[in-house]
Amino acid sequence: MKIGLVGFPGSGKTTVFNALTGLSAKTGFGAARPGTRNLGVVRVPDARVDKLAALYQPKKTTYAEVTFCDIAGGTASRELDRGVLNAMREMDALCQVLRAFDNPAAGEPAVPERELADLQVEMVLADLEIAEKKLHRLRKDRDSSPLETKLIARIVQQLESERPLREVALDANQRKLVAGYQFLTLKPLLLVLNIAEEALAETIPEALHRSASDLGTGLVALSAQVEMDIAQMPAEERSEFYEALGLGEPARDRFLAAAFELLDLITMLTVGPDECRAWPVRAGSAAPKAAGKIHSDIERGFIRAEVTRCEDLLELGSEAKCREAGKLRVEGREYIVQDGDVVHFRFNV
Ligand SMILES: Nc1nc2c(ncn2[C@@H]2O[C@H](COP(=O)(O)OP(=O)(O)O)[C@@H](O)[C@H]2O)c(=O)[nH]1
Ligand SMILES: [Mg+2]
Repeated sequence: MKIGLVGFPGSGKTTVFNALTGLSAKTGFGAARPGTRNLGVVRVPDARVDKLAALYQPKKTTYAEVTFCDIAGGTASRELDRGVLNAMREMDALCQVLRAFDNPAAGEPAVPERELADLQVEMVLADLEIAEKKLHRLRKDRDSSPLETKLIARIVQQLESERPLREVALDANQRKLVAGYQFLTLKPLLLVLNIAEEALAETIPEALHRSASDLGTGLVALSAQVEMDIAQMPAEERSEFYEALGLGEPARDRFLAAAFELLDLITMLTVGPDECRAWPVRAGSAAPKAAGKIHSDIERGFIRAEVTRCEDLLELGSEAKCREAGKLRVEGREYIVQDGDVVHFRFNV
């Protein structure tokens, strides 16, 4: 899963990136040309995986991973150039960093609501340009599918009303039709309100909460500078600082939880002497589809899934014990995988 950090210069994208990844990419004005990117991979901490690994002592333990991409860009005139737009299109989800701290170098006071609205307009316009071109072509071509033409016309209409495509109800077939366009306003969006360290104890303004829910996005508040400084400390010193600052959980953990929720992801687990592993799976996935995450052969040759709950397995100590206790279920193709399911797939190819 790839999450793109986007926003206007000086909002703190690179600082957030460093806070999330523990890396030290260069921050500050002019640190990067528009369209350049920093890439970092983060393991999603998961206590269930830790405990399963302690039980199985596997050769390898694998956590779910999220790739963060810090996309430099946006100009003082607030327009996004092609390089930035193209980089944004490749992401599974976007995270806009909103500046809510005073930055003398930015030359303007912090108005996060305006940054949110401005980027929204940019994304709507970028999508509209693509949709209009497509509609023009579809209408000229006598062989084009009336269904597709109707759908793209609906999309153009939505964008002309300056609303994101996220709000358009699309069925599975329609989703497939539009997937290739990589519309920006169709991507899940998470907002990070980057606040000054002095403002950590303050609550998020109600208006911003409303804007976020109006756009169908999640909202996380943090002070990127503080989080970055702590993320770059030795691991054993970090919790002390979190406590001293009254910060509770590291921003990275809160952020990852919000991203999982936003992307509608749950965690499926697999265990064995070779590997204990967490697999992010879309909520509502049937067993064969979830199996396809591991290997397409398992999806194709799916026979059944043997499922135990992670907490039962940890309590009873082995799958054999779970079977004896009636805690191992055999499920078929219709089974919807649940968060925390430990699954063994039986398949035949
Ligand atoms: N006071 C304060 N400064 C910050 C915070 N986050 C970022 N900055 C500063 O703002 C400037 C721009 O940050 P940067 O991450 O490079 O922004 P980007 O252009 O969006 O990548 C840098 O000088 C950072 O040190 C914060 O939470 N508080
Ligand atoms: Mg930057």
